[in-house]
Amino acid sequence: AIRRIDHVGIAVPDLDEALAFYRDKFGLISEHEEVNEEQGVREAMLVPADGDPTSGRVQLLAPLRPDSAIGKFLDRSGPGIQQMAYTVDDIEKTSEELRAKGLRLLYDAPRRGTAGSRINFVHPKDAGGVLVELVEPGPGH
Ligand code: CMX
Repeated sequence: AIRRIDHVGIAVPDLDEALAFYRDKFGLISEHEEVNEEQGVREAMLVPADGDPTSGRVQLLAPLRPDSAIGKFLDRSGPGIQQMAYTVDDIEKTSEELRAKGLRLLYDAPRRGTAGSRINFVHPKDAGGVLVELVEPGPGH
């Protein structure tokens, strides 16, 4: 089942520029950064500097290669919101429930997401034009 909003993912051409923008204008600071080769991204998770620690995160996503999901998104749509991500407690179970309701999941089995999480996606054409990410948090999160 879906538990809460995990993060909203925003495609950006340059991660360092975007990090400075979000820090200076909105007071959102990076709590975690990593490169995910399989997904073709360099990414950062942002939280409000002195905000509610349970806040949903903002994820900045910069492409490692032009033919990656984020590279293609930037080409087609320019910078902006690319995905809406929900925390789930059991990703296999939630994926199966959504498949049974007729939604296409992008992966047959979960793949590796941020900070050891396991992820899958609902195709945007089956979710009202929104790329929906399911996130089962990694151990300790
Ligand atoms: N949000 C909403 N609609 C989207 C979309 C998005 N992010 N990406 C593509 N679409 C739409 C396209 O506009 C297109 O619509 P039209 O047919 O009306 O023009 C349609 O979906 C299909 O487009 P496509 O050419 O098949 O799209 P892509 O080849 O770009 O693939 C997708 C789209 C969702 C399958 C691909 O982006 C994907 O595999 N995403 C999952 C992985 C991902 O996003 N990784 C980066 C984040 C990593 C992380 O979160 O850790």
